[in-house]
Amino acid sequence: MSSITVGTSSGAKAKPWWLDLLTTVDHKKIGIMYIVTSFVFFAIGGIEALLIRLQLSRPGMNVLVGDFYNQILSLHGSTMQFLFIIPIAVGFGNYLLPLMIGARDMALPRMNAFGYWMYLFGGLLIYASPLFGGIIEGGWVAYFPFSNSEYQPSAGMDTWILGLQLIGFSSIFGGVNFIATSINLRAPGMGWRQFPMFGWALLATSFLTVLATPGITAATMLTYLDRVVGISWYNPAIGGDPILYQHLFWFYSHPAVYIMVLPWFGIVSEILPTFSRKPIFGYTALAGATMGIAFVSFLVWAHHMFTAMGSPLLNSIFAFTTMLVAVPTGVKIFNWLATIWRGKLTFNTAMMMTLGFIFLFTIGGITGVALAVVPFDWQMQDSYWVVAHFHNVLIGGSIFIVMAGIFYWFPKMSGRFLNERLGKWLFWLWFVGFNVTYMPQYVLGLLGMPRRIYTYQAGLGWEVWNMISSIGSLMLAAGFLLFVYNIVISLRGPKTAGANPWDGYTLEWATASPPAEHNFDVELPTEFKSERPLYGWKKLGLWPGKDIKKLEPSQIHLPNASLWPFVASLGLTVFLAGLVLKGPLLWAGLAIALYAVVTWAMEPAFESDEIELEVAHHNRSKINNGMLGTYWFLGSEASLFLILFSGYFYLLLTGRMVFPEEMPSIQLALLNTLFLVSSSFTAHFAHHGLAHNRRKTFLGLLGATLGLATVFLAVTGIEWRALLINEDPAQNLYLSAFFTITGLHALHVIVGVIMFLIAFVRGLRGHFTPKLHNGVEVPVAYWHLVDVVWIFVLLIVYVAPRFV
Ligand code: HEM
Ligand SMILES: [Cu+2]
Repeated sequence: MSSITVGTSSGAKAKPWWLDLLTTVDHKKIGIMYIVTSFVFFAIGGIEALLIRLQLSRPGMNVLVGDFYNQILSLHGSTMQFLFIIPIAVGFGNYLLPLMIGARDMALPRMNAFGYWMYLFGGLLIYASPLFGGIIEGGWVAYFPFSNSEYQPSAGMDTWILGLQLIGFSSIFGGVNFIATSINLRAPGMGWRQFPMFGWALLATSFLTVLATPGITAATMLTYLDRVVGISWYNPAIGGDPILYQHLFWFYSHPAVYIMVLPWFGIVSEILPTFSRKPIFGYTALAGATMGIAFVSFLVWAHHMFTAMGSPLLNSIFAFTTMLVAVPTGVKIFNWLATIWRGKLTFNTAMMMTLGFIFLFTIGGITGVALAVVPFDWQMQDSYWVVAHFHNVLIGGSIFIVMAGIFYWFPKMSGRFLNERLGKWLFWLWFVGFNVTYMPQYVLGLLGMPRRIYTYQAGLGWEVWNMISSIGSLMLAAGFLLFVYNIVISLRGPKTAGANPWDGYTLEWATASPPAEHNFDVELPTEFKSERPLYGWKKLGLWPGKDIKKLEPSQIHLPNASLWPFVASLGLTVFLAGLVLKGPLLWAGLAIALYAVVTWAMEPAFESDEIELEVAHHNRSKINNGMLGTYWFLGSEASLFLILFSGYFYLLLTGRMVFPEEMPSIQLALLNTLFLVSSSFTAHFAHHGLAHNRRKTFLGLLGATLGLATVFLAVTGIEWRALLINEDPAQNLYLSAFFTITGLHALHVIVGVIMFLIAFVRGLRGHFTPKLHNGVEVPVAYWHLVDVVWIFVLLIVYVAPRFV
């Protein structure tokens, strides 16, 4: 199988730009690709917002009418969150985290590229949905039953769901990568107490992403099964519960609002010290508050359902936990104010945007805490108060810091400054424009204007406020156009920034602007006294210091570029398009994706195994990057099954499940348990054999594992066939749940079989050594999870119903 890996930078022929784009694994380039792509989606979401504001500027307008309004609104909400504000943070993180911790790249470079292409193709698939026959129109929340095929018969909803799966996995891979990079690639001497604040924010965001994203995967996957296969957890006709969708959806979407704001909190904590010439106030408290917010954000999801749950007890509990979030958030705002207090402040655009953020976000936070008061929420639920509140925290909060971050790091990324005069115009257009757009919406909420209405009649007192709000949105648009103009003219200017234009304290300012492909040219000092290394080294005379040792080219090892992440995500997207169109595209896509994954697995990650081992030697933990990433990914998969099991118990314990006459055979299930558990042992000892250079044992036991897995699948097939002869799962809630859970598990078994097959072929070709064999260790770890999950499936789906 021919590999088209292009060698590392030393002596390699320059690639055409498009090939570099498709094959790069450089975190800086991938970071900028994320940032540019996100801004394109921001512009698209912004145009949708302007159309909405034009439609609502006066009663009885006909710009966006009925379904079309719903479609544009649903796209606006989805685009701004899933295609702009979440991925642009991944862009900043990609560009900055390795630089800030003194690393050459992310821990999983090819996985990183894969994540970017999955995000892009997921967005393109959603926007291609008109070609598939329709656009989503039930709002970005896609509540059941408005999301079912009765209310939305077109393929718009299917395409949106499948596009979201791609974007969801892209986020999970990104989160896994940030966690592995933070743990393993910190420079020698950088401990967790010297870890940059942006690093803590990314870490907290990544924990949320890895563990919460399965919530929306589960929620939308069950909607897809209801629409396309007919089995349902939500359909009341068979005992299903539409409210379950809301629990699963918000179990992700509330932590998601912190995925949308935490990274920007981290950037505030980077910018304020630099332009106050003071260290951040209360580093430990801030890092703790960041993790505290991430933890508590898992405990509040049902505050979106105060009017749907019908349980005063549950409402009170979630009201309490929601108010609790205000505590760590308050700590942050206090620490930021204490940082600027009596500081030597520089009022450039980055700093003004940051100060604007503190003011506006605090207002947004307060209007959120108001919504935690259940009786008030009952009045405000689905009104413009809610619309104003989340735009307040998302625009007045996150997006102000997106801009601050661009003005702060543009010199590092390009070697040039952005124009400050145009920057100040942007700030005032946005600060005033934001308040003109959203303060009237709070009033509209109090005046009873519901959200998601495409027009309203005159005489309700809403006209003036809507007109003002629409004018405000034009100011926001003007500010953004000015920002784009600023970028364009500044990129044409001379490179005058230098390595550390703001006299910053963190390691990215120790590289050139823009940084070299390998980031650092020298060996960094190892004396990390605080989260401000450059400040400490300057005091110690270590930086810039005459003893700084320049690295030899032979000491610099960069991961190989690769085309396969791009091809694999393209194949997956074609496969998903084939699922919607139900045609040959499905098989073509599957073939492309499989070919790409196999070639990727066969391709060396570095110039040689020796270099790969040497690079791995520098890891800060004993677990290599590949395994560390795998364990966190398995954590996400475990979360998916846990969420599904919780949904199953929710339906079981609310007495909605009526068991079919013919229950699945527990004997077959026990037999399958025997096969699967034994295969865990054969897999373990196969790996053990390889690690001790016993090739025959390795290949023999790996073959046995494959055999047992195949038998497991065959028995499952027999069991399903027997059940489907007499029962229709679309007519029975328990069977719908049974086929969903055992189906998802079987899919995991099939993925395991594919990974073991690749490992077997590579093993036959002598690809592995006792020291370097992630291609075996990864599937074995994965396989153990698949087996443990099966034990739970057995107990929950086969045994438990016999005791209810
Ligand atoms: C740039 C200026 C923006 C304007 C003028 C704007 C305006 C609006 C308006 C008027 C609605 C409510 C329409 C309705 O309920 O019928 C809306 C909904 C929404 N907006 Fe924005 N928006 C903007 C930016 C953003 C940003 C940056 C985000 C997120 C990062 C965002 C996220 C949302 C979401 C999630 C919804 C709810 C969609 C739904 O109900 O399904 N918006 N926007
Ligand atoms: Cu929430």
